[in-house]
Amino acid sequence: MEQFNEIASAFQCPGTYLGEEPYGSGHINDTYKAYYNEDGSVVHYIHQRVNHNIFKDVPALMENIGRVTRHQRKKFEEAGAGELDRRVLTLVPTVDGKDFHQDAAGDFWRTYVFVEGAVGIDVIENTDQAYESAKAFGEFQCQLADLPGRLHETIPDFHHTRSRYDTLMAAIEADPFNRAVGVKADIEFATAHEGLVDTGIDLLASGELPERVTHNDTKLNNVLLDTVTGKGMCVIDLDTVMPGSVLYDFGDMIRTTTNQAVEDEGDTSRIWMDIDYFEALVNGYLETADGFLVPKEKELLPMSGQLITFEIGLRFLTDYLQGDTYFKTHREGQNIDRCRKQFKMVQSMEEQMDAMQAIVAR
Ligand code: ADP
Ligand code: GN1
Ligand code: MG
Repeated sequence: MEQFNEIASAFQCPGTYLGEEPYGSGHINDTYKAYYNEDGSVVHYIHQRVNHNIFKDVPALMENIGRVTRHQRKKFEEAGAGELDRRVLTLVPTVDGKDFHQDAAGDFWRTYVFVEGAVGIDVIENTDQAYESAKAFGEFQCQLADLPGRLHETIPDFHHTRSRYDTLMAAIEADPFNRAVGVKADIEFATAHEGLVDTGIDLLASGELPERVTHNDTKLNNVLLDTVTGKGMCVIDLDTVMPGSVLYDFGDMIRTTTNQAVEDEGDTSRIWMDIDYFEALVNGYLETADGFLVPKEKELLPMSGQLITFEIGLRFLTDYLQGDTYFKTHREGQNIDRCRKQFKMVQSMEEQMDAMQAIVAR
């Protein structure tokens, strides 16, 4: 693409730019794997166009990412870890020493060192992957526990489940595409579960849950696993790292890691919360996070899955009603299928809550 000559010359990537291809399956940004010839070898970078319809203040977001990744790097160094460029995202600076480039159209670009020999997977294949991903996210939270200063809130009220619910109610009321009539049962599920929406925010407001630096988007493909050993290598997608609750992170791990169907699975008979994956998640997470969690956080780990899965279901349903403008979609009806998967997972967790609690208590 023509534009990539400009992007390539804006960043300090050594070597000659060869080409690029769209990469990964994120719902938000435009991500490209780029190829450069460096002294006769092919070297890869990630060029990413940040979605500034969603992230209103990209310079503030990039400041967060700079602070977070430098802090992580220091922690890995102190721990004597090797292969730092595979353990933590490394921003490549622009030729004028900044962490991002703004093009003539006003779009924001950033460049990362490509993490080689590791992949983000969309669908879980075995319990080791659940264990490894949770361990990596727990380590990430642990590393950031002493990050100096408060991070910018890149999306205000990102996990304010009550606001998400209210936005859905407004979308049902406005119904700009006349879609509400086709999703009556889904709307009924949402209203029947309204009781869930205040749990997290009330406990944070009362101080019973501590505010921490959290990732806030811990879906399985946002951690890269080593392609040979399967170990958790690198936590990525740092756009939403900001003040939050560990429950947001653990909840999204449960949502994306305890079922072997795709996120937009249309056949709901294939969807349930698999308790073996849940157990592996708990083991991996407590391996790295046990040292800093307070009892209330631990007690609520099972509930967090229901809360966050419900919240994301509300967001998919809202986007469907609003005409699919937020999440990238590749076919008609994709957001409503995504919503139904989330709601089915919520129901399955509800049915297994006692068993989930027993695992955490052990
Ligand atoms: P989105 O916000 O759209 O989800 P991500 O930052 O998660 O964007 O990137 C999309 C995908 O690109 C990831 O799921 C991962 O597969 C890949 N990716 C992102 N950064 C890197 C990197 N530094 N090295 C290798 N792959 C990466
Ligand atoms: C988006 O960026 P990505 O694809 O990893 C979304 C998350 C949702 C997720 C649902 C900034 O995550 O909040 O949980 O889709 N990210 C943003 O799959 O809204
Ligand atoms: Mg992502």
